[in-house]
Amino acid sequence: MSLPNPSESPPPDPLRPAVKPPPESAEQQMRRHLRRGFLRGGVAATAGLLGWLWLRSRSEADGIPWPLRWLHRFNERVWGGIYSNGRLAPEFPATVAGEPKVNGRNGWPANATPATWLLTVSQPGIADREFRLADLAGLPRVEMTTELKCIEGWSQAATWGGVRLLDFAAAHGLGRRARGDWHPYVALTTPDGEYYVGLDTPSAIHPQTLLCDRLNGEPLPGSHGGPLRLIITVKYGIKNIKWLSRVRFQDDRPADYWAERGYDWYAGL
Ligand SMILES: Nc1nc2c(c(=O)[nH]1)N[C@H]1C(S)=C(S)[C@@H](COP(=O)(O)O)O[C@H]1N2
Ligand SMILES: [Mo]
Repeated sequence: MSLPNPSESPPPDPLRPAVKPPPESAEQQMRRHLRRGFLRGGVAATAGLLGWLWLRSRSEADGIPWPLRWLHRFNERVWGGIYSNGRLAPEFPATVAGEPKVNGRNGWPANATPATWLLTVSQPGIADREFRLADLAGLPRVEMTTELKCIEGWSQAATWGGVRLLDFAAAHGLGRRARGDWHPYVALTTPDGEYYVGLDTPSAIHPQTLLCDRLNGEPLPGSHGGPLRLIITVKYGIKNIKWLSRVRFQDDRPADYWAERGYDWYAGL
């Protein structure tokens, strides 16, 4: 079936006067709009419900239905591409730095001190390596005022100090496979394993990703993840794991605390 082409419609018949419908009353107009509104609303609601039922019936990947997973992966490719081109998150003058709200206490260890803190790093095929905070000395220090953005809708600029995860890994020959390329993923956890974060390695070794031990010119307080946390400016707050105790470079996509609870695994900004 072909639709009539409006430009080919016959010319108006000069013998028949054009019939204009009588003007609608305000009430008629309102009724018409309402009816249309209900119709549209009904169609949208039905489509929404069917769509939701369909989504729910899909098999799950990483605990969420695959169409959502696909969308997340699509996001990941788009943003991953942008950041791997070397894009930096904005930095601000230190004068705008403040203290972020203490948010998230999962995995907060009792009695953690800088002197006793251990960071264990592993990867397939090598024995676990243990580091103390003192082992970070000697690497280039970075101070940057960047925004911590929580997925709940708030953000706060703060001055974070530490060393790049990239510099740390490179200095100790960690993170790469025998043939020289990086393991594609990094798994990070608190000492008790209660909070855990999975990262793509390009984000983990981004120049604004820090093993962070200072906040606003002071040693990092325990409430903000002291003695050691991750600051990763290309990600939402959920990936900025506090009380960082284990780092594992690996080939399979790591579990992630908030991804298991329905958030985007990639959580890029
Ligand atoms: N170990 C651990 N790290 C965590 C969390 C947590 O609950 N436990 N919460 C995350 C969330 S949701 C945010 S927004 C930031 C908040 O960091 P802040 O408390 O220093 O503001 O930490 C992240 N890192
Ligand atoms: Mo958050």
